[in-house]
Amino acid sequence: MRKIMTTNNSRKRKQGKGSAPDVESQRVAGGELHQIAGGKHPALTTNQGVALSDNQNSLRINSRGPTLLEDFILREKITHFDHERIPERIVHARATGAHGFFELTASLKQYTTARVLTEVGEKTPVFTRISTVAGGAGSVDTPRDVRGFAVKFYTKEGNWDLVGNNIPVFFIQDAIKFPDLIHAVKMEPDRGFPQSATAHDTFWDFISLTPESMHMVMWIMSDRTLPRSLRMIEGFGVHSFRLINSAGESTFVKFHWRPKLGLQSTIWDETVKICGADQDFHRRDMFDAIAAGNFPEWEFAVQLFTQKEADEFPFDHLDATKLIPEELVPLRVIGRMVLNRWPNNFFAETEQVAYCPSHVVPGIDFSNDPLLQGRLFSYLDTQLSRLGSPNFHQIPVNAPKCPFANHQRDGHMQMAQPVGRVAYEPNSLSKNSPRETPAAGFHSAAITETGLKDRIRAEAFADHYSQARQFYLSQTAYEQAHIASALVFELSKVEHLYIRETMVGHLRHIENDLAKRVAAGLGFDNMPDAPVAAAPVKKMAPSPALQIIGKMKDTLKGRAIGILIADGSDGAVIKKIKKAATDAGASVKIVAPKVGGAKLADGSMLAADGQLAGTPSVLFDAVAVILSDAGAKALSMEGAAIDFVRDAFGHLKAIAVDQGGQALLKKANVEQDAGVVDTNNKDGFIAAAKTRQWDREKSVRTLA
Ligand code: HDE
Repeated sequence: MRKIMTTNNSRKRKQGKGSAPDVESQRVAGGELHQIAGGKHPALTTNQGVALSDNQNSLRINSRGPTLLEDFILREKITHFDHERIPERIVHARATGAHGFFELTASLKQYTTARVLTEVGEKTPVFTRISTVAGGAGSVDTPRDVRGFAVKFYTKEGNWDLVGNNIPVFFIQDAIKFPDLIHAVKMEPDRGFPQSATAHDTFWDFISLTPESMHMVMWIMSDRTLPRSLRMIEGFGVHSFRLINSAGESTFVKFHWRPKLGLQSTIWDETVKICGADQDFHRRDMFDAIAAGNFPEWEFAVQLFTQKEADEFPFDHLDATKLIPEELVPLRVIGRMVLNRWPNNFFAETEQVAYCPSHVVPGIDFSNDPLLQGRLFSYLDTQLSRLGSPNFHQIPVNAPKCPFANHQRDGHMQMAQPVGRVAYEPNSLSKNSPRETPAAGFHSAAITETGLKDRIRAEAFADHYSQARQFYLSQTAYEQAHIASALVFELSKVEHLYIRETMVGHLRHIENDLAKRVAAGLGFDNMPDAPVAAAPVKKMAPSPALQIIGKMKDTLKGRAIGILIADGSDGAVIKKIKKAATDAGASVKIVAPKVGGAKLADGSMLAADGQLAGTPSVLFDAVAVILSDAGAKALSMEGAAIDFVRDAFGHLKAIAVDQGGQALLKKANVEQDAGVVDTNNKDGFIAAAKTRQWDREKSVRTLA
């Protein structure tokens, strides 16, 4: 019977830019390479290495008859496809990951034996994964959410995983509450929404009944949860850990990552619109930055303190709802991390990477923080169910880069082929089987522990409001207004009035003015009662290090500027603004009504990087609007152009305008202020673009 080809493989196509290669000529026999479209293509085979003669048709009787079960090629392909997804992480499912290195710049030899923290100049490979918490793997990049900040250091002494967040405290004090917290924040089980949002009843119900979460609530209602870029967030190990030196002495340590580009966040209205414009905003930003050689970089710093010093703190450092203010224990910068390589394959690396806080190396140990203690169990367990095998450490992204050997054997997907008779220890039959290393091997800190066995919470954990108050009072007035407004926004989505009231009651302990602003924003006539506080609220000195605005850097490095043009725009002005922005370190994109570009005043064509409707100003840190009079007239009929300038103004961004640009602003009812700069004053524009026009905010929206 004559073999019937599909239209695809029977049709001859002309080769050319954008046209598909001739499919017939892809057919190959054996393992031989075949020349096509200028490249060498290896044979397409089954997973058993058998070359396929036809990847377009399944095996059937008659061209229109039944498909045969015998078709092992079809079945292998479909079966593999059916199993492509693995269970996604129950939390932190959505993420961006990258390879890089950690370089030690100052030794901690006095405190630890860990070579990664003592060998100055040593570059340790890392794989870093930055995630949101609540949404599924396919959710968006920009919900109001904590960001996970997990770093796997492939040290010479084994893998060390520092699995932290971009916020230095956590919601709860005891691991036994974690499933409750996560069930409350995730989509509500009866309705399956909201995906990745805290603004709903079950979250605030749980929070309002969990006073220990109040400090974290202040952080998540701040713009920390709305980062401008993952390259502009801090990272924290959160818990206290221990370092152990060669004399066996231990010192407590908190770990910090500080972004080289400084901190920057977006504002809520901007975040919401970014989400519509680009659901992969953060992942794309990181991908683009690494591809352009603008490698994200962080300083690594530690806070070191002794048991004696800890005893003097006005809080308990084992309580993960507390931080140690930098003013109390200063940060010591000891290294830097650079992310310089995007993964080859998202699934193989970013999805399959398995972090466990229990992965530490000799010289690093745990504290008794009850949240950390629970995590030491949870992560290994989750990897077994997610990756499906105790051999997950053999997946390349998880495998140590130093030699590793033991007598563990077999299990699903065993990749290693151990040789010899011996798979136990001690043994006398093998001269070269792995043995213990008493001196240099891992030792836990030798600590005496005695006391009552019971389900008890330390008295020292009872103060839930003092640091929440300290955080709020440490913010600038703009940031305080954003926190109050975020609370109003979130609680306005809560259907149960008593939950809103209970929350405002808690706020009264944090700061009465905050409670009043939120109560007014929610339309309360009377102030709800404050719940009984388990411990008196202490006065703590404000810590400016807790601000975002205070840590924003005066730079355009890592930032983006959009230039809106249309037919008739002045090429010389565009060139001047583009050069000034690029010289200052920004990346620049030309936005025009058509992606093919615009015909400039001198008749030349300038290609666009983005089409206006798909490239709104929320994707930029500042914008320039360079238009001819006719261009301005045409764009004033264009909703996307009006939104472009209105949003740039509303999101407190600098705007450079020529005469045509001014005309568009007028049409959009955008006022003039210090952040709206003439294109003749390029230096003024660059200076304004490095920051946000905070004073403008009161004229563009009502904040709580
Ligand atoms: Fe996690 N957490 N967590 N967590 N967590 C997971 O492990 C858990 C906590 C954090 O990019 C899971 O591999 C418990 C604090 C990050 O792969 C799971 C408790 C902090 C990531 C888990 C906590 C974190 C996770 C889900 C309370 C900041 C993503 C998938 C005792 C210091 C790591 C996985 C990555 C992931 C459990 C609390 C950070 C289920 C039980 C506190 C950054 O094992």
